[in-house]
Parts: sequence; structure tokens; C-alpha cells
Amino acid sequence: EIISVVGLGYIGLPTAAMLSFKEKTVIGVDVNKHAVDTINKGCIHIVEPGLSEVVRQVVGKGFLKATTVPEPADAFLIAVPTPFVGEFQPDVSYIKSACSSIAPCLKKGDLIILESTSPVGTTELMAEWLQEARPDLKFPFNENDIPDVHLAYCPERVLPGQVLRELVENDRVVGGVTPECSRRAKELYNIFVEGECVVTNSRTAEMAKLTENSFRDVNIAFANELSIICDKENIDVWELIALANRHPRVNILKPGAGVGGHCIAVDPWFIVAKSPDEAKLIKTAREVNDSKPLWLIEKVKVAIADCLLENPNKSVNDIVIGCYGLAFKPDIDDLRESPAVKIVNMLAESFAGRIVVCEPHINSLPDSMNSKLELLEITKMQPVTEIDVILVAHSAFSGLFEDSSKSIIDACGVVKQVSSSNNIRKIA
Ligand code: SAJ
Repeated sequence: EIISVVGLGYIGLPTAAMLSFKEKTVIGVDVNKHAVDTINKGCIHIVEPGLSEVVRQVVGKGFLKATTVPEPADAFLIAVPTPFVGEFQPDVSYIKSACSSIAPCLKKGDLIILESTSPVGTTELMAEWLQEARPDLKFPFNENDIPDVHLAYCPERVLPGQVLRELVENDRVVGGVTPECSRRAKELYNIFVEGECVVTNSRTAEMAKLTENSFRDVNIAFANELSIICDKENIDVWELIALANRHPRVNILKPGAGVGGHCIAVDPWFIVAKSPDEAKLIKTAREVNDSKPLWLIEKVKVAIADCLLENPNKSVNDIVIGCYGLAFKPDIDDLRESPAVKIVNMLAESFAGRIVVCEPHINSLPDSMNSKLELLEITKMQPVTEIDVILVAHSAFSGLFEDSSKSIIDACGVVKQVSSSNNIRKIA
């Protein structure tokens, strides 16, 4: 049995690695020649703990190879990106291209599984695209069909940073277009998944993925809204949440600089785009989370104004702002869709003084960031800054601010000592 994984990114490559680790012959396909060449050397082009070791082994043993042009296989697993375009409309063009590229390789009895996060109905659309490309084969359109090629939607649910463990341990939702499609897909996941593979139809499976990430987004929005209300009411939101969470049926998430990454800040829009009148709460949660960086920037501006008032001899140009953290969440090096990056860039545009940035997980700032920003080592920050802005709760930052007498804007609860208000803590 040969399994082809189309799309060798953050999901496709670990999945290909796990399948080949179980001694299956896996052909990885990606349009990115650099990624393909890197993998064929036994190396990886993404960052994920433990992955490079597995890829080195499976490529070395000949179970995994990568190519830019699809080859015949018995099962095709599609894990390509589904970004949004314009006014938050999902872009399924990568899935469409993946379908066109594998269509010539398909034969009777093959299985195709879509893993990419997708709007409801995408698996049915795939059947249409594939049917058009291969009129000689029968694809499934409803649960009563008896197709030549089986088709299912099975979303990934792994947490970046823990992908290898979660790929194996998490339960999977398996949404076959027909019951036989589900059975075949479940059989494939059983190769490496130790969690339960729960069967449903493709539309429910598509919605399940969007629901999981929207649930998290709505709950983070609740925490972010609370942090803004508490700031106004002069209440420490972290203490408040800890107290409320002692209730047996309350479990509030953590407020922060906003919601980043390429999943939670994107997927809810796939629901909103299709049901704009109905998805009121989901849309509002997105807006609450997206507006948090702007609210924090206003807090920094107030801190700058206060600093100038307290030091009449200083001008804006003399003030140094220290920003702590750029990653989209704690203890990772991934800056994609990071609210911290957005905040730091916007500050650089609007603030005349110096801005120093500390991100312990990277060695240089990406070219896309404002050129006036300076990356400093953690120990070089405190001696030069006037105002500290903590954007990511990296473990490396804990305990760093406890003796500070500076103006601190703590977006993510790193500072444990509370004095005046929650978000601008003047620790005197
Ligand atoms: N965040 C908060 N407060 C919290 C939790 C998270 O502000 O209490 C922020 C983080 O700082 C980050 C963003 O939310 O900016 C997203 O982080 P995350 O850890 O919640 O999620 P991701 O994007 O790394 O992964 C999510 C996971 N989904 C859920 O937990 C429901 C993961 O299981 C999915 O597989 C992944 O999205 C995906 O690929 O869809």
C-alpha cells in the first residue's frame, strides 16, 4: 500500500512522517521545490519538536520520499493551506489545485482524504472537481453512492509544538461521504492513531473542525473583554479569573495581546462567511480579539504621555520602549499571524523614540518587520528601557519584572505583583 500526502507543511509533513514511521511507503508531494529537496536530504523546513529526528530516520530507511509531481498511490491525503482572501472569504484554490494534480494518477479503489480546514461543503465540491477531471471514474456525492474512488473529510486537531504526540493520541473525526468511505479512512488512521476515530458524514466533520477553533476563539474573546472591563474598573483580571475559575462549572481562558496563529484567527471566518446573519457571536468574538492589539497600543500611548509628564526634561525621542515577545503564543518561535508582531510594528510606525525588542526564540528580526526595531538579548533590555510592554508569556520572562519600578504594560499576566490597575502596572 502506497500513501501519498499532498502538502508537506505543518500538518502534512508530520503526518507523512508518522505513516512512514509505521513502515508504510509514503510519497510526499509539495509545490515548494525547496521543501521537497530538504525532505529528501532527511531534513525539515519547518520547526516542530521531535520531527527532524523522525524524518531523518524514515527518509534514511527509504519509507518517505518527496516529489513536486504526484505519483500513483492507493490513498491520497490532502493537507494544503486554506487561507482567506479579501473580506474574510475562504480560499479553497489550493485544494482545487491539489485535486487537479492528483486526478491523472487516480485509479479504481483509491481513497482521498481532505485534512485542510475547509468551509462546509468543500468535500462535496471536491467530488465535483474530481468527477469533471476524471469522467471515467465514479466519485461519491451522497451516502448511497457506490463510488470507484472513496472520499472523506478528516480534520487535523494537533497543537503546534506538540504535533507528534497529539497526532497519535488525539481522537479523530472521520467524515466519509459514504459509510464505506468512512471505513476506509478510519482504516488508514488506525495505522498510527491511538485515539478513537469517530465516524460521521463529511459536512459534520467540516463543521466540527470550524466549531472547535471557534469555541476557543469565543472563549478567548470573553477573557479579552473581561481584561478591558477590569482595566476600567481597576480590578486585576488575573486574580478575578482565578477566583471565578474556582467555581466547578467555570473555566475562563487567558486574556492576551490578541489571537494569533493561522487557525483560530482564521477558521471562525469560514462559518461567518457562509452564515453572516446567524453567526453573530462568532463574528463578534473575532472582532473583540482582533481589536485587542489596538487597545494595547492606546495603553502604551498613555504610558508614554505619563512618562513625559513625570519627566518634563525628556522628549519623546529620549524614551525607550522595551517589547517582550513576538511569537504568536508562549514558548514557541512561530511569528506567523502574531498579534505581538502587529503591535510592535504599529508602535514603530507611530512612536518617534527607540524600540527594543526581545524574542528569545529567534536570532534576527524578519525583513518584513519595521527596520527601526532592534532585537536585544534578554539581559540587555532592562538597563535601557523606560516603558516595558509584555506581549507574550514566554517562560523566559517570568520573574524578570518583579523588582521593576518602571511603567509596565503587561498584556499576558507575566507580572505577578499587582499594584494600580491590571494593564498598566506601575510597580513603585
Ligand atoms: N490564546 C489566548 N488565550 C488563551 C489561549 C490561547 O490568548 O487562553 C491565544 C494564543 O496566545 C494564540 C492563539 O490564542 O495567539 C491561538 O493559540 P492556541 O494555543 O489556542 O491554538 P493554536 O492556533 O496553536 O492551535 C489551535 C488548536 N485548536 C484548539 O485548541 C481548539 C489546535 O488543536 C488546532 O489543531 C489548531 O488550532 C489548528 O490547526 O486548527
